[in-house]
Order: sequence, then structure tokens, then C-alpha cells
Amino acid sequence: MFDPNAAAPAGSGIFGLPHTEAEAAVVLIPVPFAATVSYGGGAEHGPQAICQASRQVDLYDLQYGRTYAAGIHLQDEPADLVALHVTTRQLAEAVIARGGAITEDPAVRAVDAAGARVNEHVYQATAAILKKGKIPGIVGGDHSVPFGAIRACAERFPALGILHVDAHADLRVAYEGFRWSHASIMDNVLRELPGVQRLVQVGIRDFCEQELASIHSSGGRVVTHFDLAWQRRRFLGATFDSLCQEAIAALPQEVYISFDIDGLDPSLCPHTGTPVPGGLLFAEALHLVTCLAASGRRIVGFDLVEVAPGSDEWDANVAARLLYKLCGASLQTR
Ligand SMILES: [Mn+2]
Repeated sequence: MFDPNAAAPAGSGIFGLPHTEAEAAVVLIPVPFAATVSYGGGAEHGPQAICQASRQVDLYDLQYGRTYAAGIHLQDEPADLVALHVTTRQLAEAVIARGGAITEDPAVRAVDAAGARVNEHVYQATAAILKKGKIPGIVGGDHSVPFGAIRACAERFPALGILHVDAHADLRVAYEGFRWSHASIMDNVLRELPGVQRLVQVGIRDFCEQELASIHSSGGRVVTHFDLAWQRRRFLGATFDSLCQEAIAALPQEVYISFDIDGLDPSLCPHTGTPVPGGLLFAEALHLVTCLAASGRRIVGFDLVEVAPGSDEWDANVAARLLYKLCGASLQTR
């Protein structure tokens, strides 16, 4: 008999839970793929590290109650994606080392093909979960991996909104030559997925001029809350709550959360691939998600990406706790 007050039993699943996929209302899809990372590596080990750290998370949640009771299941890592990461990373590293792609580079074509394969896997897996009325959650991997999940959600819930927490705008056009780059996910989403009505970005503090131009020319489809602007308004007296409410008000009824761990203050994720000073504290991120769940909107799916385990368990520990909160918030809005 499962005891939510006891330590995680040997052989149990994520968060020490016993649920099979059939028993779970939240199904987590691990995507151990991070071929196009530009700076620090390791996000391909995110799913395993988070699963390991998740066993220390206490199951009763003061905000969301018995999150575990609805069932949470993490799928097995597909062996072919693990292998695909290794071969693709070697190709991508060589391209990045010489400063990005030259036109018609065969290595780039191979990396793009691998990205397309990941997208297809994630799309099929997410669509199958949505079809059963369950909530899909992607555990990355770098920020290229949730494209297929956003595609599946946008097809099932047209006029979808995305709440995107990140240090980076991720609106680069084929960064370093890679179509499915981690830095290009939201550019790909806007370009390929008409079912995404609005992208609301929070925590943004690293972007290039082209990305700023994309935001300004989006006709309101992209609403970016720069970290600097939020900090400044808080210095002048605005409450964090009022900023959250303003961000959420721009979102439609159905919302997908794309959470790049580097949106948080880097003291909470020191080993993530591209850390940037600034960002949200843990309690602030939770407040944002809580306000979204309390707004009457429905969280139809989510991802947590760019978690790279370092020499200690810290990054994965933070991520596991954030992941549990994302499960709780989504279940509350179901
Ligand atoms: Mn990102």
C-alpha cells in the first residue's frame, strides 16, 4: 500500500510514486537531447537527474494539496534518442567551434534532421497523452525539445497561449545555422504553429536586435516582459503580484507553460547551459504559476528544460520541486 508520508520506496517512479502511465493524470515525457547547446552542456542528463532528485520532494503541497493523488508517471527514456544525442552533439560541436554554419553544410543538415526526429517523437507522444484527456509535461533536454509538444497542444487547443519563462527570448532565426536550435524555439513556434495565438515572455534579459525586432513586428502576438523593466517597476513601487496579473491578463483561456530553468536566478541553476544574472526567485516563479492557475485559465501542458546537473544535486533538486509545482498547478486547472 502506497504511503505518501513515507520515504520513496525502492523501485518507485518519479517523486517516489507507484503510478503506471495508465493510472496517471500527468504523464511526463523525458527528452534527453541537447545537441545544439552553445555554451555549457549537460542538459541531456536533465531527466535522469530530476527523477533522482524528485524522490526527496515531500508529496503534500501547501498550495495544491494532494498533487500525487491524481497520479504522475515519467515515461522511460527512449534509447534511440539517447544515442541520437551523442552522434548529433559531435556534429553540432564541430559547426559551433568554427563559428556557425556555412551555407549548405552537410553537418547542419544532419543536425536539423535529428531535431526533426526529436520533434516527431515528442509530437506523437504528446498527442497520445492529450487524446486520453491527460496532461503532458516535457522534461528536457535543451529548449529545442518541446516544439512537438507545443505543436500537439496548439492543434488540440487552437488559440493557445504560451507562458514562456526564460532568460532568453529564444526568437533567433536558426541560431548558429541550426533550424531547431535551442535559441530558436519560439521563432519556430511563431512561424510554424498558427494555433499559437499569443506568446507571453517573462524573465527575459538576453536577446539580440533581430529578436527585439521580431517582438516589435509581431503585432502583439508576442508580449515580452523584460526582467529589467520588471525590476525597475518594483524599485518604483509596483508589487510583483501586479506584474504577474498584467502578464497573465494577456493570455487566452488555454495555456502551455514553457519553463526554461535559466529564467530563474542563476543561484538556483548554476550549471544550466547559458546562465544570466537576474531573473526570478523561486517564490516569485511559484507566485506567477499560482496566479495563472487561479485566474480561471487552463494549463493544458508544460515543459521544464535546460536543467543540467552539475557536481552536486542542486540544479536538479530545484527543478524537481518546480516540476512538482507545475504538475500541481496544471491538475488544479483541469
Ligand atoms: Mn530558452
